Formats: sequence, structure tokens, C-alpha cells
Amino acid sequence: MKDEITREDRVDALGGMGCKRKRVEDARFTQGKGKYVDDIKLPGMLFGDFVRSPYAHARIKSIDTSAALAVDGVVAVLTADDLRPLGLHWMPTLAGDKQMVLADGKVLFQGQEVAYVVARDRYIAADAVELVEVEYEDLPVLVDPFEALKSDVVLREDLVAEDGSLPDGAHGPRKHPNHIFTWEVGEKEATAQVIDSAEIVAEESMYYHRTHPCPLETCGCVASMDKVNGKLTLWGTFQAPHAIRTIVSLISGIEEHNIRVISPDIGGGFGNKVGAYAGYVCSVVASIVTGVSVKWIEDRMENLMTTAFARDYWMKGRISATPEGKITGLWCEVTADHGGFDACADPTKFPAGFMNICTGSYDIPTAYLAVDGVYTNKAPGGVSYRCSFRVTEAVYFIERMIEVLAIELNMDAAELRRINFIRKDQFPYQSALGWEYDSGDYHTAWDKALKAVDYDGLRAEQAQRVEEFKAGKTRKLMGVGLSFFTEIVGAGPVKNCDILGLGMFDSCEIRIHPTGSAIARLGTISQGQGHATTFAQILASEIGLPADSITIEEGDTDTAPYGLGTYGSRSTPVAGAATAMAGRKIRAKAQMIAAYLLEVHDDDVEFDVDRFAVKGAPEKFKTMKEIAFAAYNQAIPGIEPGLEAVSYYDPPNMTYPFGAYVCVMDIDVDTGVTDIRRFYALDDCGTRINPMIIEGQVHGGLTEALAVALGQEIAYDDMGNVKTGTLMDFFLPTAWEVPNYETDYTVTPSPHHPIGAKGVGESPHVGGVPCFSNAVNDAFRAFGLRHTNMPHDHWRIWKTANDLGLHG
Ligand code: MCN
Ligand code: CUM
Repeated sequence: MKDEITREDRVDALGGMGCKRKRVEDARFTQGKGKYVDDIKLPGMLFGDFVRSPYAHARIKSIDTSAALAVDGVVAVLTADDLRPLGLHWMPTLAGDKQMVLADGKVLFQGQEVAYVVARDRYIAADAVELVEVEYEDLPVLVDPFEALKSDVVLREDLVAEDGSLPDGAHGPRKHPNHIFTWEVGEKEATAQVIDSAEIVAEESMYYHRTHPCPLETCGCVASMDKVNGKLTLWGTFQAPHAIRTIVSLISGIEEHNIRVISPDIGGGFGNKVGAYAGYVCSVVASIVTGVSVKWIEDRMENLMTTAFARDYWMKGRISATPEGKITGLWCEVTADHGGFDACADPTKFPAGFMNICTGSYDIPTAYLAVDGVYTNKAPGGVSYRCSFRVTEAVYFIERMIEVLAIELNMDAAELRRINFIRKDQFPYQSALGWEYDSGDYHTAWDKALKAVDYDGLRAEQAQRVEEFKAGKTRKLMGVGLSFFTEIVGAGPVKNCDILGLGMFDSCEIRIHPTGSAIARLGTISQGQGHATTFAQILASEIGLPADSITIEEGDTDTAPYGLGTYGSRSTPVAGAATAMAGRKIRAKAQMIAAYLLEVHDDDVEFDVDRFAVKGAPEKFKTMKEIAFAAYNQAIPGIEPGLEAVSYYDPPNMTYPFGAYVCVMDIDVDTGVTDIRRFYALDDCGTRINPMIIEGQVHGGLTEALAVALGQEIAYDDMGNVKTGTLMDFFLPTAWEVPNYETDYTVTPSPHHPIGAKGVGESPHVGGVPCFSNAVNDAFRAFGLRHTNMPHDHWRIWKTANDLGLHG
């Protein structure tokens, strides 16, 4: 038994940064005691449900609500005509477009909201939905964006002037009625010149298919208008509660202080819950009209078919290099299918998100990117699913282009990466397409990864397998999937990142209680990422109080400071920084109090783990707990009572996490069945707050990457019918498909973040999808395959093998 408490013991007692603190939120989640939107039940509450369009493109000739209204228990049936006088039949989207709340004369995608039935209970509402008679006149359907750009069929008549001319969109001139924007970055002529005159050029076209994050909890809300005091309370599945409050205020005219938005527990967000949906607007209107609270909760099909999808990017690339493999230029052209409305949740100035990080982790001197956004008869959305605002597409693109270039050069793809990585001494690195990468050490990470998997051994085994296959001794091929990604997270500096004009800072407000415990409120909102655990750890280290004595609260706009919410892995880079900064303000005041109590000058005390001690006399100290009490019970000259601080943090730059992934996959050529033998993931997210939470994020992101790469898709037929609207057709991986992930890390702190932390939530997805896809492509490289599109389900892999003549 030791009787002396060491400094190390005091550090451990805090449960601060770097420790594997157990998730405090799991006590309620594992016992089924979480409080989700659908758990909210208010007296007399009504239920809303939508009549949705079976057609992907149709004119609405009439809507007859009389039979539905006649049902006992039905309170109201809203159509666009009811919302029009309020100016609420259309709403603004986060991308500068506008979107119908309820079908105004036509529908543009299957499942579009046509009428909103409000009834005494859910079942009555669902029955009445069936009784609303809508007469449709079907119109030609456009599901292919390339067709849409040539077609005479105009999807958005509202965006064509009466004289037939095309007014500019939110992002500049439009070249066709179904065209949304063209976004260009980089040097077009210079890049064309470099590539046209290069000795080695590789070209490839690829499709990053449409998919959907499919969170366990679907979207929903409860709107409650209190007509007596004029206050509207809105509970909902919101990843950005403050932004929702501002939007609701702007479109409803209710003053913002009279609106309270609450995000309770959220059962997974994944970007699906960033935007504003018709269900929110209709529920608010219904509650205002009826004076009773109204709940709306989607079912699974509604969620999959109509809420924010992901990707749907058609990408064409050209990459040039010297014969030795040094990349000289990159060209990327994208046709982006945005569906019927442009509702991508990107920062305003970035209509294709951060797609311009498509030069990846490589020192590419010249590059050009052009993205065309296009309207089609599909659901709106586009930015969701661990995407970091299109970084998923960008990294997929460059990591496939590297593989194709390696084939062109007849070179090893790992070596090609190594030759072209941005070197450690080049950071901060200015990319050809406009980003300043804050820090990185790619070569160290890559070497560590390749060594961990015995890369040379894998290639030798693979070569032998190819020989055996050719000799008829095996029917299984082996793929070695590589990917190295650079993420860009932490939107963002207010100077270039805003959503609907709201600068993307974030915030933390701390109150230390007299007994030395605390509450900290943030402008972000956890959806499963464990903020209540990790943000308390940041504070424990910053202010010297145990994490267990610090409550973290998010998601209630009446109490939390204004913030832009949780998506784009921005919570740690932005709100995490605000937390550290607010903690430092607390510490600064605590220092003055300590100095007063110890009867020395402010400069003569120093912070040490959980206390302030007199410099050179560590036995003279006041603990933070003692200081907290003094802040409330002593009259200290020149110092206000209390111990509170708030920080609104505008980050100077994004953070650039990175990682090195390797997937070893065996493929049965005759069935197309894949077997992931090994998956190694090295992540560098700078300073690590909680290694266990990071590992959980990596496991989750990789599993979603596996889903996307190997089977999951939102597919449409030619009529615009969603073919994958149920979990019978939409692939959700289970423990059965998921391999045992090996995680690893390096630590390259962000130089501008107060604690050096970068985000991590989306990294494994960004890097994982190309890694799985490269493994499939790599397995067939020896048989002449350059590229095959995702999703690599068994049938498509079988077909690839068949097309290559491998079925004899
Ligand atoms: N973390 C850490 N050390 C770091 C970086 C992060 O310990 N250096 C911890 C954080 O403190 C936090 C978690 O890891 O507890 C994720 O942090 P961060 O990377 O900042 O991401 P956000 O909290 O902003 O989460 C958003 C991100 C996104 S955009 C999607 S999409 C996604 C993801 O998180 N959705 C998720 N992971 C998810 N995980 C769950 N369970 N549910 C979702 O909906
Ligand atoms: Cu793009 S999915 Mo996350 O940013 O909520």
C-alpha cells in the first residue's frame, strides 16, 4: 500500500484527455432509457402523416380531402393551398434553392409530400392518408443527369422566366433548365496543357452511386405551440438545433426568443438530420393552427426514399505523370445528381462541398475541378453519410485514379503513393485547388501501415495466387486494397464558411458550481459520438476538476450558447476548441483567486493538474475545488463573484486528419462472394481525447464504408421508382459481414487547434470506401481490369469476372 498521492494519481483521478473513459451516456442507452423524439408524449398530442406521390414526375390535377376529413378523429388535412396564404408552401433549402413543402401543382420525385393529415392518433392518420384522392397526370421522368441536361422536359418550371430565359441560380449562371450550377476551381488551361503534353496519362470514369445513411432512428419532430404565452417548442431529430431555430423564425415570423428547439437523444444522424424537412414545417403549422402539439415520425421507407441521400456523383478524371511516376497534373469533371431540389447542406460558398480536396494526400502541382449540379426526378439531399461535405467522393476519386495510374505506369500502387505524398516539411501545404493543409506526416503513417500488414509478403502471396488460378488450382483471387486519405474537417473559419449566412463558429459555456462540480453547454449535439464523455475530458484536463464532476449538455436552444451543430466532424475541431478556450478563461480567473488566497502575486502561482501552487513551493497550493468555493463565498477585491466563462470560437483553419488503410480480400470468382480476411486502419486525428471512442468511431465508419462499397445503394428504375426502399432490398451490414478491424494510429497535432485535436468521425468512411473498392479492383488487376463501379455486390463481381473471361 502506498500512502502518498503522486502527481500521476492526481492526473488519473481527473479522467482527462487521453484516457479511455467509459461512455457516460451508455448507462441510459444500454438500459433502453434513452429519450428519443418518439418518446416525447404530450397531453392531447395529435399525429401527422403524409400523403406521398407514387409518381416521380407528375402534374397534380386535383386533391380531394373530403373522405379523409370525414374520418372520425381526423382534425385537418393540409395541402399546398392551405400553406400558400402563409407563404409556407415552399421553403428555402440550405443550398440556396427552394423546395416545395407540399406539392404545389406538381411532384418531382417518388415519395414527395403531397398532403399532411393530422389526426388523433397515428393509425387514424395513416388510414386517412389512404383516403385522400389525388389525381395525377404523369410526366416524362428523368433519372439520368446526362439525359436531363439534354432533355426538353423541364423539371423546375419555377426556375424558368416567362420569356423562357434562365435566371441565375444561387451559384451563378445556368446553361439548361435542368442545370443547377457549374463550379470550377483551379487552373483550366494550365492543367490541360500539362496533361496534354505529358508522357504518361491515365483516364478513368467512375460513378459513386447514390446511397443513404439509414440511421436507426428515422427523422421526426414534436411541435408544440403554446398560444397563451406565444411560445413554440420544437423537439426534433436536429443535428443543428440553433440553425433550425433561426430558420423556423425566419419562415414563420415567430420571434426567435419565442422559439425553443430541443434535440433530445438522437438515434444516429450521419448527416441525414442536418436539413429541414417538410414534416417539420407541417407539424409546426398544424400545431399553430390547432393549438395542440403535433408529432410526426417517419417510417423506414419514408426515411430511405425521401430524406437526405448521399453521393450520386459521376466523375471523370485525367491524371498525368512522368515515367518515374511523379504526378504532374490532375483533371476532374463531375456531373452531380441533386434530385428534384438542390438541398445539399454545404457551406454556402461551396456548392460541391469540399470536393476540391480531390488532389488528396499528394503533391500535385496543377489541377482543375469542374462540377455541374443537375436536377433529376429523384429525392433531394446529397450531403450526408459521414461525408465531410463531399470529401468521400473526392477521396474515392483520387484513390481510384492513383490505382489506375499505377496500372498505366506498371508500378506498385503503394510505391506510387509514397513517391507523391506531400512531405512532412511541406506543411502547412498549399494545395493546387485552394486548401492549406495544417499538418501531416504521411510517409511515417504509410510505412507503419505497410509494415504492420507485411505488404511485400501480401504481394508475393497474391502473385502466387494468380499463378495457381491460371494453373487451375484455385478459384479464389486475392485483392490488396490500399487507401491513403486526407480529410478536411472543422468547418469552419467564419470568413469562408457559413450556412444560410450563419458563420460556422461554435461555442461552449461553463459554470463552475461552489462545490467544485460543473456544467458545460455546447452549440453542438451528439448523435452517438459520445460528446458527454469526451468534452468533459477536455475540460477535466483544462480546469483540473474530475470529468465525472462535469455535466455536458447540448441540444436545447434555451440554454445552450449559439452554435452551428454537429456534422462535418466539426465538433472536436470547433466546439472542442471553444471548450478548451472557455476552460482557459476559467483557469485565468482561478489563478487570480488562488493568488489572493495564497497571498502572493498572480504570476507567482502556477497550474498543476488539479490546483494552483506557489512557484517553487509546491506544498503551498489551493485545489480547483477550493478555488471554486472561494469564488462564491469570499469577497475578493477587484474580482467578481462566481466562476463562469463562455467562448465562441472561430477556427483559423480547418483540420486535416489523415490515415492509411489496407484491406486484404479473397474473392470467389464463381460466386462473386467476397471475404475480408484483414482490415487494417491507421488514423491520425492529432491529439487523441478518448482512444476508445475514436476506435468506436473507426469501427462504425468502416462498417458503413463496407456497406457502401459492397452492396448498399438507393437504386431507381427508369420510371423513377425507388427499387431499394426497404431493408429487404437495402443492404445494412450485420455482425455476419463485418470483419475484425485492426486499428492503429500516429499523432500529428493540429498546430492551430488549442489542444491539437483534429476530427475523426468521418475519416474511416472517407478512407474506408476506396480501400474496400480498391481491394475488389486489385483482385482482378492481373486479368486486365482497370476499374469497375461500386457497389461491389456478389452479382456485379461475378459479372466482372465473367466479362474478363474468367468463367472459362
Ligand atoms: N474524438 C476524440 N479525439 C479526437 C477527435 C475526436 O476523442 N482527436 C472524439 C470526439 O470527442 C467525439 C468523437 O470522437 O466524441 C467524434 O468527434 P468528431 O470527429 O469531432 O465528430 P463529431 O462529434 O462532430 O461527429 C460528427 C461525425 C459525423 S459528421 C457523422 S456523419 C457521424 C460521425 O460523427 N455520425 C455519427 N459518427 C457518428 N457516430 C455515431 N454513433 N452516430 C452518428 O450519427
Ligand atoms: Cu456529411 S454526414 Mo456528417 O457531416 O453529419
